[in-house]
Amino acid sequence: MLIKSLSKSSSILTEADVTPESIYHQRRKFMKQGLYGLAGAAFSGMSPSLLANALSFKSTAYGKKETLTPEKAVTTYNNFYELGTGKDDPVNNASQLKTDDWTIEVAGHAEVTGQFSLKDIVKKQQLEERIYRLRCVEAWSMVIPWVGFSLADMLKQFKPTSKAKYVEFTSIYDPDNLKAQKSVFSTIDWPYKEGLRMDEAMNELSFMATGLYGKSLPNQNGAPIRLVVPWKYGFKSIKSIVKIRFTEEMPQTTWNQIASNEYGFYANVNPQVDHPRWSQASERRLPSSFFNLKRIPTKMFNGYEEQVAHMYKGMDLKRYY
Ligand SMILES: Nc1nc2c(c(=O)[nH]1)N[C@H]1C(S)=C(S)[C@@H](COP(=O)(O)O)O[C@H]1N2
Ligand SMILES: [Mo]
Repeated sequence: MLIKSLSKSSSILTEADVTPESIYHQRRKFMKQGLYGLAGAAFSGMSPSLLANALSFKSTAYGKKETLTPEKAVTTYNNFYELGTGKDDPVNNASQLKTDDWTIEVAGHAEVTGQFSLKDIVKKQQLEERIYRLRCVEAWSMVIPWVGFSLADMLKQFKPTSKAKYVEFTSIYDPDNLKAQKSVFSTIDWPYKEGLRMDEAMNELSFMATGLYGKSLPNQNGAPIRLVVPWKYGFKSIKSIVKIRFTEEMPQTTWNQIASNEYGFYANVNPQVDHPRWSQASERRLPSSFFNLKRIPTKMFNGYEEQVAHMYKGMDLKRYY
């Protein structure tokens, strides 16, 4: 396979502003003691894998006042049908997802197209942390500290042309390893696909995540790279992306194809437009239990009205759900 490399640019990742604090302090301790790398980690009793997965990033103001959902809940209660339909299937089947030598194909209406290695794509970006709310269409929600970069910054590298009105995203298709993709009972016509209108893709909030809680993305959360669009229902935030295509027509999307009366293309979080089978007026903020249901009111555009409402001016949001 031909893998093109993007023109080099100087995106320098600094050690400054690295969190979580424990990792930051551990690293400083190694430096003081003259211990570096994995040997240092082994000597200090720190897990080498934790050190290997730690990311360098700058912090941002996004979501700084939110109460985070514990890492354990974020990484064990998932929707990722490629790894099974149960909430704990993704973590249990995580090893079915093979992420080595990941490439992303860029196609459609853009000047720069072809097959690119993920390493080259990430190298051009300065990683940052953004704390976003995630609201699933099933009416549960979390607050997640993502690490990644702006989708707009990435897309601009490919120089979309004026014909590019939408962006289509495609997830991994690997039925040899992902057992759900071989199953004849699957409701999904694989691969999983999603899409955004060009202005939505270019919105400052649209984010490509390569990590969470300061470390590389766990497989169950969509390793090695996934979309995060916090003002839309969670199913728009497509995981394990292998292809990006700039289109003139609105792309077909997975859940819309399965039940277009229940899952629209826009899928903006909207407490006034109920799902045909349940209310969207409130949500269960995780972690919750039988004794602590923590239902909170759902906010218009998941609370991101200020950044996104202008894109839908004049649109009937009951019709374009
Ligand atoms: N490829 C793919 N992406 C996907 C899904 C999926 O099944 N397959 N599920 C979606 C749904 S419904 C939600 S709510 C979020 C969940 O993300 P999380 O498990 O990281 O919280 O991922 C979305 N992205
Ligand atoms: Mo979801």
